[in-house]
Amino acid sequence: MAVTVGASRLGLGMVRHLPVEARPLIRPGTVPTGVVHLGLGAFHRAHQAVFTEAAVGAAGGDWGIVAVAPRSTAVVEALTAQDNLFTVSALSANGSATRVVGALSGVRHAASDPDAVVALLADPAVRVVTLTVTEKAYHLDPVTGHLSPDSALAADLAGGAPPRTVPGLLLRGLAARAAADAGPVALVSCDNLPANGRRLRGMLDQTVGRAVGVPTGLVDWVAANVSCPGTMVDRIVPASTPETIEAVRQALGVTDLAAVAAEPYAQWVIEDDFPGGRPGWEHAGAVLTDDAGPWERLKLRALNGVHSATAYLGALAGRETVAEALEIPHLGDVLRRLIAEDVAASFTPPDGVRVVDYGEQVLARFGNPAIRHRTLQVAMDGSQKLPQRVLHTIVDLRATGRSARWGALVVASWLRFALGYADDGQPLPFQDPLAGPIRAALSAGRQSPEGAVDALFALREVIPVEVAEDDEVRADVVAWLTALQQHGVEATVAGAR
Ligand code: CS2
Repeated sequence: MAVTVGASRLGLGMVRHLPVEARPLIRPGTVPTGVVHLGLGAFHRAHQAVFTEAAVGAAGGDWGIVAVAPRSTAVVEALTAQDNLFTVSALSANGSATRVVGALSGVRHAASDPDAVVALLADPAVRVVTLTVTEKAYHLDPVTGHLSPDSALAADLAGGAPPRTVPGLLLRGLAARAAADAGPVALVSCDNLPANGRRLRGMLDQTVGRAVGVPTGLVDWVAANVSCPGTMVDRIVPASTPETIEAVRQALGVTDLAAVAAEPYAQWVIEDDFPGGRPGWEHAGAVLTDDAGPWERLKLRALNGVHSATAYLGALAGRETVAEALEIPHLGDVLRRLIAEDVAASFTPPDGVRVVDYGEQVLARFGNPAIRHRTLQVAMDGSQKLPQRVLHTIVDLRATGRSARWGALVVASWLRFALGYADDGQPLPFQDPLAGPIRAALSAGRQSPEGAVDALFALREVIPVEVAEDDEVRADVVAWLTALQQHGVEATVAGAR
């Protein structure tokens, strides 16, 4: 990688030296805060921040975003040094377009300063709180939706110390907001969870209900003052790398240590339930609706489920990125059958959408050669992702008496991935909040494919009972796992009927 030396650091003073098309859509630093965002990762910067900046640019409003990093200090330091500015580069086969985004009015670090986050949540100027904290930060059992506290959340429920978890921050922030009579607020999950608004509401109600030392009226205050609109969020945004930063230096001649690269495509569907008002996101291309459910199922099943399939099969076959995985001969045919025969038959899509057409668009997006999305990144946290991406598809198909063979292939590929070795014998990292129990179950059952499937299906926190007790699904998963173990991904995919 050729490194450009001498590029100045991105910041307010730099902006006027940039080409007009690379400057923010609003005057950075001039829009008062109205939104708090939890989860300052690449996805937020390339998605909600971009939509909100465009909405304020088009429709005005005091909707600057204070973005909170739960743990990472690096991004907070980078953005603080850059006057909260960062770049987004949209990458495609036809080239790239890089521009500075001015949506952020501030950044905070929750782990070192939780009180600042609690105070923000109690600020009457803040009327919208958005979240991209990943599936596991909700501390919900993926199958049942019940709150499942670890020691950090148990401590937050007990109180007496500053909150360390997302439910704990929301709990203490809303308690402070109620005490300050700071008015209603919308909490907006932008994570890839099923019925993410209802999940967030469930997390909140269970957290408030189980907390020690909060006023008795808090449950009623939350019911009357907090909405949890559901959303569907979509943009492929790989983790940033040194190459992302170097590309910005080349394009704009500035150093941006918070740079993100993403595909050009972005979509946001939002249920319109904002008791304290909201940015004019419809002016930025977002769809405001009464029910995001059909959009969410479409995206979780036909995009994320197919993404997970590509990631597991690709990683097993030694492919580093999703786009490289798609070059495995016949994998595209298998993914098309997964979409057409299983996903499309499992639910009713939004009006006017054909699932197979949507799936073709998804496969074209996955194939974007300019996006280096690592298969191992998408493969992470499978226990938290598989229920809504694949297992619900299987449950719904089986409820109508259909087979779910392609869904079973995804389960088998995840299981084989969890066993820890690629087809060429290289070890595969297994990052998952349930890595311990999954690995323990699999090592007990690893003698045969049947044993491995039985061990996995006994894990009730991952596999819904309808799937675990379904002999046909079990037989399909065993058959795919046997083929994957005996012949590897390439031959299994080539021979798939
Ligand atoms: C991916 C998603 O990492 C993953 O699990 O499937 O982050 C995906 O890129 C986004 O949901 C696309 O909107």
